[in-house]
Amino acid sequence: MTTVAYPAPPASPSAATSYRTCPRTGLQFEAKAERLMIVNAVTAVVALLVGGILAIGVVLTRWPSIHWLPADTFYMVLTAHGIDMLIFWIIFFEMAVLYFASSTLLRCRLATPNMAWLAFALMLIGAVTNNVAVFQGGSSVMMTSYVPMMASPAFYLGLILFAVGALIGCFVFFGTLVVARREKTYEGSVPLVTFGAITAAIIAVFTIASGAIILIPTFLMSIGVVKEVDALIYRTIWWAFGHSSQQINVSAHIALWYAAAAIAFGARPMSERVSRGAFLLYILFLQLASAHHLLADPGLSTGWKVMNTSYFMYFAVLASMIHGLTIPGAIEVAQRQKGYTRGLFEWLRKAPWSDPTFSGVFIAIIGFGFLGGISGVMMGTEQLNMLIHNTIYVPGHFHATVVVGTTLTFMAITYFLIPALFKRELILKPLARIQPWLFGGSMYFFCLVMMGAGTLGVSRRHWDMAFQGAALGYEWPGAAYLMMGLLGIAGVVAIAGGGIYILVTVGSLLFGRKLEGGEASPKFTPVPRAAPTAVAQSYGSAGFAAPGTFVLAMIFLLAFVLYYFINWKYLGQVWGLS
Ligand code: HEM
Ligand SMILES: [Cu+2]
Repeated sequence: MTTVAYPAPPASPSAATSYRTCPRTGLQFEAKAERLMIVNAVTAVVALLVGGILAIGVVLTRWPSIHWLPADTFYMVLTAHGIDMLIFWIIFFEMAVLYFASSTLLRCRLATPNMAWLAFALMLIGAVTNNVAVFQGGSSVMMTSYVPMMASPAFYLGLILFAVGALIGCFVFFGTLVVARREKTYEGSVPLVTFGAITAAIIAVFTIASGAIILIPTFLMSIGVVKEVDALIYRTIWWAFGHSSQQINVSAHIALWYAAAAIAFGARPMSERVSRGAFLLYILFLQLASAHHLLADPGLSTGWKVMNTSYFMYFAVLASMIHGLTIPGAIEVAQRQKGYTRGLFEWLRKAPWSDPTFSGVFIAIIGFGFLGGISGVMMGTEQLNMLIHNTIYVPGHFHATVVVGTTLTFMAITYFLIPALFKRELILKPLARIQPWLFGGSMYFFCLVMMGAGTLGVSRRHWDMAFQGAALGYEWPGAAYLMMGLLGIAGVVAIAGGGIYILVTVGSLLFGRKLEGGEASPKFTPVPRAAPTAVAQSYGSAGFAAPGTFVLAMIFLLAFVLYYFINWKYLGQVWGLS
């Protein structure tokens, strides 16, 4: 085995640290970065646990025959569920991903570990402050917190502190890239996974700036310093933050899909350039797509809405379709090179389906594309949006993107990180093996019935779809109640699936057999050439010979076109021309 001679890193006191090379994966963990990844990931899982417990209240209230919580508690619990899941679980985990994609994949020390601890502390204080504010009542404003509806000052302050922390974390990530470059810890270009993380971090800076621009005046309004924040300006800028933050998630989980393909199969991207170009499209166009949240807002011109949602949005959609094609394609190319060449799909049949890291990622890719992607394009189309605007279709769509896509991917990667980062053997392996199927499968169904109920007009965020006691009642078709009942069942199963994830991961950290950490060294070490993760840590392309993936793409296209036109037909029926 050949190793490359690297120059020694400069001996500065801040560089005093140690590196260990994981004997199972060949990844190198720098001691300070490792501790930061661990605290961020563990805090994320705590947020997921809280959000998951709250999901029980939300689901059992929207299940019409149970209708559990009283109205005020429901709105409080729904607010906390949205924020704990979408903001705290996902972003704490993303901080761990940023440190992993910089320090671990580039095999260098973290730029400023003390600043990273400050970032973590601010995020933690912010998350706790915000939760306390919500649970005190009086801040049940939903995660969108539209003005002039006001929450308590601590609600906004918590979010602002959290955002400042996350921003500092992004700068530690950028600094670490500089360190890696200066100390020449990698050869050639950064690996694609790191490139994806860079995309996420660039979008994060834009996102957090937008959040600050709108949340700081709103905070000042809540303490009486500012008199008024204009509702339309609030919504426009809030969505520059709210929509873009979803692009951080998409970039991060897609980077992890490439990582998983590289680690499980040694798969190189089909074309580094095409994949990098697709990440760039996110940076250039996704923010403009935030207009799709404002399609029913008066005050914005139709031209602006149409331009953004009917033209620019598609560049971003194109980017996701490129990734959706090239990741399975890269896996196919790698599998074919290993000899799985029979028919169109032997490469897929012979994939490691019982490995929860692979199955989780694959279920995430398919669900994100078919459920999240197709519904997203439908609802992002200006005219069709009117069919489902503010109905429960909307959470149906975004549970397919942020739960099936992002959350399931993060869960899948955790199974890989437990031996590599946490040095523990996974416990309850049979449960871990079924977890992505149970969680992913029930979530697919959950999203579908939400979309079904939404198409029939059932509102989102509504405590009582029956409108009991209202002067103007509404007769729902039986199917609407049926779908909302199925939503209850699917939701409970999904919560159980999430519970298994927490049981297995937390149980493994506490009771899993301790594994060897690997040799420590005061300097960084080069990538062991035979390491199973070598591909994830380097640059290079594999080529495009993937007929099976092409067929899958055609099936996707067909589903897409059919669903799109069905919705135009629905729209045509709204206005009868008799
Ligand atoms: C076990 C899994 C989960 C179940 C059963 C579940 C269920 C629900 C339900 C029923 C709603 C309410 C829809 C409405 O009345 O409008 C909701 C809202 C929401 N959920 Fe989940 N959820 C789960 C996991 C997640 C995860 C993992 C995330 C984010 C990563 C998430 C993010 C949200 C958000 C942002 C809202 C909207 C809150 C709002 O309208 O302000 N959920 N969820
Ligand atoms: Cu959006």
